[in-house]
Amino acid sequence: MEKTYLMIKPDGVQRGLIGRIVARLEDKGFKLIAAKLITVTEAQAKKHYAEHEGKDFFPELVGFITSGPVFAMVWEGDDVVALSRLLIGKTKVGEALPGTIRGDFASHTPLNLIHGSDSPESAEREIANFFAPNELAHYNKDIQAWM
Ligand code: RTP
Ligand code: MG
Repeated sequence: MEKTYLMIKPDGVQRGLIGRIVARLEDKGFKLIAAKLITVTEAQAKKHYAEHEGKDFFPELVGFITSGPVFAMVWEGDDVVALSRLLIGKTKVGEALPGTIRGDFASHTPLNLIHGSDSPESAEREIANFFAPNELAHYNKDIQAWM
């Protein structure tokens, strides 16, 4: 099953949006297999955003993501990388459509509430940057399977 790394950024945590964002992901049918509230270290941040190193907004990006706790998550599902990015919405607030997480809750571009991996390969690298393998849960969503 495909996995993705989703992270509610410091603005989402500070605005009290963890519950509502997680609810949207659950409603969609994705499966949560790991989650924790953590403060991202500078080394983790630089690794996470390595593709943006050298760009003028890189220092601001690293500063922002390390500025307060984030809610780090791993979700599983068919095509979850692409589908979760559809739910998240476009990077720039002016392009994020209503109905998406960013479209409904974000009003300033760098403060766009949530990160989502942009490919299954990025997801694998990003998950390894924030979670140990034994932190990923294995379970059946069908409770009847237990009986
Ligand atoms: P993310 O990686 O955080 O999920 O966001 P994304 O894929 O939608 O956007 P990406 O291009 O990867 O950019 C990462 C984050 O950098 C900030 N950004 N600022 N000032 C700018 O022009 C600019 N461009 C990007 C945003 O916070 C974006 O989420
Ligand atoms: Mg990105």
